[in-house]
Amino acid sequence: MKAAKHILMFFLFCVTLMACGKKEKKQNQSPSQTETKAASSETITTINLTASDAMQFNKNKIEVNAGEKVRLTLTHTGKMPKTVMGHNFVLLKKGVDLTDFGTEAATATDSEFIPNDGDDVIVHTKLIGGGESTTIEFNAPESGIYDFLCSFPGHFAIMKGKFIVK
Ligand SMILES: [Cu+2]
Repeated sequence: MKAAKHILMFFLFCVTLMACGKKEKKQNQSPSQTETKAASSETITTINLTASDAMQFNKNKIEVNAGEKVRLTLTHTGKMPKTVMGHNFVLLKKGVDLTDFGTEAATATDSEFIPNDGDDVIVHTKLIGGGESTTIEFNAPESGIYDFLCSFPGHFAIMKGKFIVK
């Protein structure tokens, strides 16, 4: 009877040890997982830009930090097709005049309104119609203030804004 009690005690001791061991392992794992998650969310900035049938972006100012990775999603919240109400997001290089670019872009019908083989552009999305969505990823350029626009003919008068890199 006494022996049985000892065995039982020893068994309980083992179970306790195992439980503690497991717990410790779990505790060791979770902080590193959190760190990884935090690190990746720090380096990728997500921007959700919408464009409507009313020919409007939901933002006229976008702010990011120099060197960080930007994931920009453009969503066309309207219903009109891209032949009539197409939208894109075009980020211009420094020194490129928005009106000049927008005027020239209107004639670039074979390249979804991106003229000069994209030489004036840092990055751009494809052209989308109502209900569509598109995502691009790029590294933020050096600090400064850049222009962005939709280069579909006539849209840049309203669909434009400042892309500010801090
Ligand atoms: Cu547009």
